[in-house]
Amino acid sequence: VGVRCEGSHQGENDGLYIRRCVELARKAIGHTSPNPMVGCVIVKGGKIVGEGFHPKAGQPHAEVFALRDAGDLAENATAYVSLEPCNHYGRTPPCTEAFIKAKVEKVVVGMVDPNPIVASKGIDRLRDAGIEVIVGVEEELCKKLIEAWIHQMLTGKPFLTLRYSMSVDGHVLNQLGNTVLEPGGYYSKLLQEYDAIVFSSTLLLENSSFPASREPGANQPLQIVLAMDPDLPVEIPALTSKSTAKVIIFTEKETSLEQVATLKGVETVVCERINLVSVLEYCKRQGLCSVLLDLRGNIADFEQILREGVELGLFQKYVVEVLPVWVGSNEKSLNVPEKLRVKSLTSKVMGETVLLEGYFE
Ligand code: AOF
Ligand code: ZN
Repeated sequence: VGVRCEGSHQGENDGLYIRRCVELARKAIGHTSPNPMVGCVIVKGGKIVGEGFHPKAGQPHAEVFALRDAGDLAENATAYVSLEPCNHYGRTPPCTEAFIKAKVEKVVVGMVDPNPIVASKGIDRLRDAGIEVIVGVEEELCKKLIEAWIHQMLTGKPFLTLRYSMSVDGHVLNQLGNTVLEPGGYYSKLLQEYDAIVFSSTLLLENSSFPASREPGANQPLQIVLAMDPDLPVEIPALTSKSTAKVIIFTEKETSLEQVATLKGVETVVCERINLVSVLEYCKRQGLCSVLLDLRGNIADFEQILREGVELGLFQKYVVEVLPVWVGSNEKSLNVPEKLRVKSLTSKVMGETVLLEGYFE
């Protein structure tokens, strides 16, 4: 079980079809939590005869949609799935049984499902039923697709990403680059991806609406405001703007923001000291898999939160936009503790911006 790509049986287009599964899965980005994004294609005679993806928790799995799409053509066909088909009765019946019933000949799986109630049982069930199963095609890509979900499945904690912009001379900036702000641009992709966005209340003063919003009508990420500035004015346009997003304010004792929130019917969590552990615990209780800390507003406010976040190992990933600006002053920038190690650093040039992505140890 879980043997990587039994070579002799691997079709030359297996990678291509699994990549198509990943593309299909992404159509439901931001909608599947607490379930993972999954895509499936059915191939017969070198042609795709069925496609599907998991649209939302509670709805049928990717395999079911692909089988429906293929109809009778699924018989003796090869099915490709980005995640191991499930073999349990959850919100929906097992996908293994659907494959067996449809008389699929072979199943190619991107990655084993880390969910302990599935974890290779789906693969075993298919093999027991005489279906050939290949595991581990485009595995890294499939894992990256659902990295946040995997993390929360294995640790029970939401996946936390830190994002910020910086100048080429290394100062953390309170702005986004033009290229990342464009619709379909990098920042809007992040907003699609994460279940919750955390930012400082100081950002609300500069914006008439919340920074985190997807296209109107879409399922919005939870917007978590950290009341960093205890003396915010009572009239904050963003709090009265019409958004379908749920807002929650984390605040220390009786701040003016707490009063505003009560007035406007916005939920608040009062903590002794604003901290990420409480934020993550809240997100976990809400069944959220991924959280983005958007470092903007008054950045100095975050110093303690960041230090603590790193010390406690709360961050999994960082995304940094390096903007083509030179600050050149002696303004104090954030102190990065020496013991902090980051890995798998990748960079991508997007117009005038260089995007860095990586993971904390
Ligand atoms: C699949 N295909 O498209 C997805 C799977 O509550 P349920 O029935 O939706 O089951 C959720 C679990 O099933 C989830 O935690 C994960 O292990 C797996 N998700 N499996 O075969 C799919 N979304
Ligand atoms: Zn399933």
